[in-house]
Amino acid sequence: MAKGKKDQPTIFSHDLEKVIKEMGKEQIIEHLKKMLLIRNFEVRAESAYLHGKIGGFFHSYVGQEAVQTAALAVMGSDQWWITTYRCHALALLLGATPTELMDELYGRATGNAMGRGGSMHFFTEQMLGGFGIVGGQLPIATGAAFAINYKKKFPNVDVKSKDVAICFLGEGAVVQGAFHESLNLASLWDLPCIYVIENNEWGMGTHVNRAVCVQPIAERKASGYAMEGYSFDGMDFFNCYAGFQHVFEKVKKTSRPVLVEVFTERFKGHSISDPGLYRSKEELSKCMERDPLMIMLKTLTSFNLLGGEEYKALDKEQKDIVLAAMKHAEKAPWPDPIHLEEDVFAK
Ligand SMILES: Cc1ncc(C[n+]2csc(CCOP(=O)(O)OP(=O)(O)O)c2C)c(N)n1
Repeated sequence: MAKGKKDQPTIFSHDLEKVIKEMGKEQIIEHLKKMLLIRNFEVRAESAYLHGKIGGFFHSYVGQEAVQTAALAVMGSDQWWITTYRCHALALLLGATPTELMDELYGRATGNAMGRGGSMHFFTEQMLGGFGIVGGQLPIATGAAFAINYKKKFPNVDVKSKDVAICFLGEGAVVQGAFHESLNLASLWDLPCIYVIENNEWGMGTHVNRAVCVQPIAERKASGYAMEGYSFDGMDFFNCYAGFQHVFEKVKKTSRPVLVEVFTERFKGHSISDPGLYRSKEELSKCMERDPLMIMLKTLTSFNLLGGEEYKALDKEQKDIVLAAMKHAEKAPWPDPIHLEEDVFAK
């Protein structure tokens, strides 16, 4: 195979009508509301940042909303979840409130990490991070999957067992050593881990074609670890939903790890300080034509499940939730420096 050969991915195929029928309108609207909450949270928080209300790092998930929303819709919160520094959406989906997250971004004592972590370190009981080191979350997810199997050996231990660990990573992390070591062990030890590469094409300003030598990544790399590999359309909630459903059932049945690649787009710069000079305005507008929210709306409209006005009302509802969170954050107390050395491992 020629160096850098790039084949077309085989996108998971799904029966849209069946998926929609099985899910039902009520549930679908709930998922749409979550995508709208994420979009509104990211857009408003970004504007607060630009007004000097938020400092430090800030990585927006705008454009990628369908991926994690669909994964949560399928697997539920009671699994082990872990992701990168682009972690606002996963925390919201796992039940962290917009208020505690906005407070955290504003650096307030009432924040998700008591104002000490900021944008990259959100967590919940099931979410092991928010992780700032590229690829650093892979061994942790692998360990969580190991723990799931290990606990099964001690059925009397009073710990609610989970089915799988889900690890999100960017395509930039695929070329880290931690990726190889984690997938190798997961396969060797039959660990129930789902590795999800969110391929948004860019690792900061480096295009995937300049960083990863074989593509599509999941389809071509998975067999090297004796795993199955899948490709999903990350802009289409229903394709991700059907794909994750398939993968979840498979992993539960076989306890074998799976590698998934989701083709998605980030509509913003890598982080808030990135003006994105490595792609033209035309390229950006082209990828924004496939906005996951608009694709969802179009699909729901074609099935007579939602109209434009109803969509606008849902959007406003979520916007108001986020605006209320910002109002709360403005007035929330700053952390007292006296607590600075508490809850740290090394002093
Ligand atoms: C080990 C390590 N190397 C470099 C960095 C700096 N860095 C932060 S994000 C990033 C790009 C990662 O891109 P990707 O994995 O594709 O994820 P995306 O940001 O696109 O979600 C880099 C190089 C880091 N945080 N950790």
